[in-house]
Amino acid sequence: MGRSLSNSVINLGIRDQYADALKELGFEYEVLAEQEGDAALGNGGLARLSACQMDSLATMDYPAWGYGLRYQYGLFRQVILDGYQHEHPDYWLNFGNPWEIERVHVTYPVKFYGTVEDENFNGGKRKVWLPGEMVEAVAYDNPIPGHGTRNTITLRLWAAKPSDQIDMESYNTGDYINAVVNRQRAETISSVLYPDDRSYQGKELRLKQQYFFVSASLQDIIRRFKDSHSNFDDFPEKVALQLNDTHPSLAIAEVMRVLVDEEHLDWKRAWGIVCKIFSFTTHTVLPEGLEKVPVDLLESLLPRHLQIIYDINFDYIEELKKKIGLDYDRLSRMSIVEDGAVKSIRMANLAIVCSHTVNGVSRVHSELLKTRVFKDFYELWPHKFDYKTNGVTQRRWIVVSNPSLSALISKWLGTEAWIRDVDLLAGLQEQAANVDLHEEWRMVRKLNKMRLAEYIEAMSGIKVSVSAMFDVQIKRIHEYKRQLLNILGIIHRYDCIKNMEKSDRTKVVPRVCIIGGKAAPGYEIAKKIIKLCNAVAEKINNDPDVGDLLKLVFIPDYNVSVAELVIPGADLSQHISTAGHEASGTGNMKFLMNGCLLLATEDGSTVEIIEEIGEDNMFLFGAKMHEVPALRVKGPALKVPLQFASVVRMVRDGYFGFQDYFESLCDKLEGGNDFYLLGYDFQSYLEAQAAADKAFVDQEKWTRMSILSTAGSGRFSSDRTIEEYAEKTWGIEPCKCPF
Ligand code: TH1
Repeated sequence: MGRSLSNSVINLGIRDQYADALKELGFEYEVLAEQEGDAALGNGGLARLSACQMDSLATMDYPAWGYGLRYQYGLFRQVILDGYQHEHPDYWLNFGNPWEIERVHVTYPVKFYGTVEDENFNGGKRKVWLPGEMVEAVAYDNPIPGHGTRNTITLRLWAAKPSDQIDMESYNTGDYINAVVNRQRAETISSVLYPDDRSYQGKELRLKQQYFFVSASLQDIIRRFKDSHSNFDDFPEKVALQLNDTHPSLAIAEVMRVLVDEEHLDWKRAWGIVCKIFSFTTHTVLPEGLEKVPVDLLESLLPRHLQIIYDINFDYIEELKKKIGLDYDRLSRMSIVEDGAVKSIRMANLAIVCSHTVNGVSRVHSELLKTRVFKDFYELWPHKFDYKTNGVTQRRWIVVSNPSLSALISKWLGTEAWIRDVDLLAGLQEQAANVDLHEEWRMVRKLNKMRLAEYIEAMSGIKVSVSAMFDVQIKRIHEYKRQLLNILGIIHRYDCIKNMEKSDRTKVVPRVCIIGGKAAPGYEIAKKIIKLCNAVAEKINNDPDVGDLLKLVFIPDYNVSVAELVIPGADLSQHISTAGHEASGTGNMKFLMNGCLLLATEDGSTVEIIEEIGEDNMFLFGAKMHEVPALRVKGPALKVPLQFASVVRMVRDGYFGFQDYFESLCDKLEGGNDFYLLGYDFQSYLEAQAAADKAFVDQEKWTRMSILSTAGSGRFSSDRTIEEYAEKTWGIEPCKCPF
């Protein structure tokens, strides 16, 4: 979520009164707002997408709830020491959290482990789960106020507390110490966010978190429904559940369990309900990125759920045989259960089978789902699949983070209505050549760059010139996102400056390269990329031959509030994943809204950005999505440019020090190991960079492109995304607050 104060006062429309009142008390609003720490309860784009969507749901008056976990430790704080990433705990609740309301009476028991037994019931048998452990889920409500409406919705986060019923056995047998220790253990369930951005390790605690979240949320939803209904007939009419990736997909088995075991509906009727309430958003491109839960783990933690999943799978496979015949390869690919060395449950298959709609997060992502990742399912149920291109909220990403641009836009459009109706931004198009607008636009951009330059100096001691081009890449560190390509490009630029006649240096367009992002603690290669960035920065920034022509800054501890500062100050931003790897990407949209030009590959949502603003207004390069598989097959036979070999050699030969440490990084780029095609794309990357330099020199052209970027960003508002979900998937209408 990031910070709440600035967002809340703006959405409530009380920003100025609030600042005046603070002044009377002797405080500066801006200074105070900066004191707030981030709520960092997610890893990256996946969770931030939900945060943007909550803002849109509230603003557009939709009746919606968000659910999540109230981790005591959010995503680790990244500390850079000698250029290496260290992870420090983010104990964000240290000084209390004024934005949450503890609902002491909204608590639910959540059960784990134990056995399943048969019980006589109505002349037949039924299953009874006898759990072995119980914890209590306590609700903490985080209000999400909409903009320009009285509607405020709730993000309900669950914290785990020991249950009073826990381990009575130990108390009774006098094992007092163990009983207390066990009580404490309950709290660990919601204690820490897993920092791995899409790698599944089959850890028990992670599965426990997932079920804890799912069970508490469903009890809450069902309790609310039952308050005004005496049976489940209207449940699908009143409830729509959106699975945000597979992480909550245990909810499917849980709804079946509650309806069948606790509410005593027959299986068929329960199944009919399940099939109408769930829809599934998948954010993944790679089949190996799909979550699989080892059967052994599930059996011990949630024995009844495993049975239910087996039963769902049995019925489904029987149906499938009728449709596709005895094609065993295909049947086994499509099964929810994977037989293999480690028998496991394919959570995506479970989600697809049980959801009425499956959507990707950009158009090309959806194409990949249909033609590769979930091809078998698409052929069976083409009607289930669609896409909803991600979006971001202009409230946080323009109004809150870039107040001067926001004021400028309102002035030139003659209205503030774009804050709720973002398509109005397109009105800037007709002014894109207006010299007066150009002047004001440049002034705003310069102020934002000054703010960023001050931050950089305060944080790293590096002085940067605001007349240089600020070139930014901020996102999680991943090989596929290719921060390494960026760094190698910077080394090449450095090498060119070093080897050039002194007199030619005046022709170089000065650059400040800014990179930021966290690496998963166990992701060695990503950590080496951070170290390389810092080692290269050390060399370049201290080289008197280079001076202001090139600076490299690694911004530590990238998070939402750092993004709010950096994005408005960026001239150019990089979204350079190997084509076919980024499901959508949402950073590109935030930069676009702020009038930053994009240097990008044709991947994820960038493809749709190109359609909106035109390829002339951005710098594109690289292999296309459909070319990538064939290029990979060629492997070692692929020609790579000499410049590429030579920059890799510089790293290998220890030009930036730490020769041994960087060896494995270099190995990944040479000898047919260059899976992400850095070598293949290097030449066109450098050409795109040169085109950006050329455009930057022509400030009039650059400013026009910048205005057109903001003007074309309307489609990438989460308001549009949410409207699509509301209309096409959930079938809901705005529900205006009556008072
Ligand atoms: C991201 C995708 O990588 C990104 O392209 C997309 O814009 C974003 O989701 C929102 O749709 C993902 N993050 C994760 C994190 C985990 C597992 C899968 C994904 S996909 C833990």
